[in-house]
Amino acid sequence: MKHAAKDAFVDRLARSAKLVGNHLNDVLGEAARDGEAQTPQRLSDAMGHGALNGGKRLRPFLVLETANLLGVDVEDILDVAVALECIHCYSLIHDDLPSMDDDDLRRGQPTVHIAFDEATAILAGDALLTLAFDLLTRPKALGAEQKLKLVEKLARAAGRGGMVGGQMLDLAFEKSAGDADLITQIHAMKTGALLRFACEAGAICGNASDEEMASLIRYGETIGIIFQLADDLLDVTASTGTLGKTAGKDVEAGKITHIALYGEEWARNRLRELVREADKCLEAFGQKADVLRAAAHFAANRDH
Ligand code: GRG
Repeated sequence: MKHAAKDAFVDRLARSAKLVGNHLNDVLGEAARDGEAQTPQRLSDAMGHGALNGGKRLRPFLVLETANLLGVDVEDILDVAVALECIHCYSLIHDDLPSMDDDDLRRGQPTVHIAFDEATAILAGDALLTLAFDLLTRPKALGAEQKLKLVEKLARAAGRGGMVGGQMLDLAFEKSAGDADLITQIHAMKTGALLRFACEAGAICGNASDEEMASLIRYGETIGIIFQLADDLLDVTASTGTLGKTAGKDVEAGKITHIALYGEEWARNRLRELVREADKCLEAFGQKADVLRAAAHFAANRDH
């Protein structure tokens, strides 16, 4: 990607991240809603620590840009984008726990269980997870059927046959002699499912046709593979300072990744190939989809 195009993309991602961050801040700070009591201050603080601490906000960006491609005003569906970020932040908080990845650094700051305590971190994750589904009921611009579809698809992407299931497989097969297919399956569930949902959610909000839906879901799946492969590459090539999380964790944990199996050179070539595949998924949308093309390039070449 040319420098100017890259700058324009980074600028657009930053503007979207600000919009998402502001809305997330409003939601986390809101007064009790009908049927609930006020959030305990410590829980609210821990949720804010885990969710308002930067992050690329790539998943909400994909929701908003996919919907925008189909003519939706992004302001109308901020709740949907923020719902997905809540799920992502919950997963990071729980992933960092001593019983899981046992990490003390996330987005350049102490993880939630370090800044608070383990029980509070578990509860903050739980509360973000449930808040996500509350948010999906809110957008006035969406019909009941669209909201129901979003709830169904998010539950499946995040749950037992999606991210949580992938985390289970990852823990179960850590250090075992995994083969490439198993790694691919774990990645598709653990990381890919939410990125796939991001694009599917945008397509649902935009009332996509069957063909548009299929192309956007395929694009989301490709972004998922790109994102995880780039993450594995960064784990062996980037520093803890740049990443804002501990580098070298996979090697240290003896985790089998595609990089461990095939090497860095293979990974770089595969990333180039995947970016072309993502491009292909967007063919029917023409130039309107340039920002999504740039997102695939960004996911493959990111430095954190
Ligand atoms: C605990 C239920 C549960 C699931 C955990 C997300 C996850 C599943 C594990 C995280 C392990 C990991 C590093 C996966 C690689 C991909 C990934 C999710 C990276 C972090 O996402 P980014 O780079 O983070 O989008 P930011 O901070 O930018 O939001």
